[in-house]
Amino acid sequence: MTDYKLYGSQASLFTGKARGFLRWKGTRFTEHAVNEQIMREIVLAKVGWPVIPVMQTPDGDIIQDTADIINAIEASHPEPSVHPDGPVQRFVSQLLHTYADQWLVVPAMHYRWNYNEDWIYGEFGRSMAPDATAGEQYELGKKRGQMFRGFVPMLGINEETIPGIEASYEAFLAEFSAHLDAHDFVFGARPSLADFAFLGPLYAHLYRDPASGEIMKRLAPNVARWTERAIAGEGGKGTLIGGDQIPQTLLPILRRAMAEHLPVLLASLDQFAEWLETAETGAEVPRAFGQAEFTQGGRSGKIITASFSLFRLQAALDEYADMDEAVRTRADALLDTIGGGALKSFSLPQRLERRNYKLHLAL
Ligand SMILES: N[C@@H](CCC(=O)N[C@@H](CS)C(=O)NCC(=O)O)C(=O)O
Repeated sequence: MTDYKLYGSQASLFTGKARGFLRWKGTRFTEHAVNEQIMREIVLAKVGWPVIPVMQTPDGDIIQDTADIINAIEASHPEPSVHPDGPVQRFVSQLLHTYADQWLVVPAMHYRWNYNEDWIYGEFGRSMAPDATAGEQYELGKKRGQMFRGFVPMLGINEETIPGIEASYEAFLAEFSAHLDAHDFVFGARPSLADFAFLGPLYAHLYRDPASGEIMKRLAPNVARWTERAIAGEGGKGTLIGGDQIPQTLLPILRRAMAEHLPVLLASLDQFAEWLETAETGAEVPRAFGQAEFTQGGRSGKIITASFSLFRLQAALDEYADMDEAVRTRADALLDTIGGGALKSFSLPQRLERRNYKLHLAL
């Protein structure tokens, strides 16, 4: 049997998330740095737009989106599961998935592009063309990196918001560090979905980019050590916290997620509903509907309202919808504690699904 193939990059946020997960699962896979040929012949030819990571199964199927990669491997190798046992834990796990993928990308992008810009151009080039000269690599990396650099203002990262983004990231590091004083991973002694979600922003950008890594190691050595464990796929078959308990040390992180991200998710929901008024059945959904006000670390700005954030949140809302009354009472008490009460009635006016590697209205 041939192995799975992971096409990605060491510098890529979402490739790190997939790599840590695959290593932890013990999946046999080989990783291939995306060069211009792979971009053309695999990514563009099969997925249709330039995005990584892309996984090829031993049967030749192509999977894009880290959640789909995780779900495909879970389906064929269910034990140990990446999902916690308890229904409230699974709900929280999906909430943290949304926060990590769609909100912690803001500090990840800020530190990369405002502290590591020259280095990352060279790094993109080294990954795409290992045999080119340093000058050629820099130019090639710059060409590819311009697109990502262009995302920075869309994420609301500017002179006014940067002090708030940094204050919030530093507070997050302190909160996660305090959690890691008590637990090796988010839900106990082995990693689960939320760990791999956090690994995305925390590994490639915030640990591996040199200037960002120096900051993480100085401010939160505990988090740096967790990053090393998670990317190495450590944690084996250790047990997760039982009894559907949510560790108290996760509450500050959940409060931060609700305070910063939930207002943007609510604005995205309103804009999605507005867009729906003229959308055709099964239409492709735009990547962003518009913009919304956000506040973090006491600074406010405007960020794009990403449709994909609603898609990630849909998985958490599905967990919530599946709860029986007793479980929902516990989930609601938690939502009240973390300032997430608005999620109780958060309802997408239409389901979203991925077809052809793009987000569409569900059919
Ligand atoms: N939701 C996707 C996100 C993948 C993603 O954003 N990958 C980045 C690199 S880390 C990318 O290629 N972005 C290109 C783009 O967003 O246009 C996943 O989980 O796989």
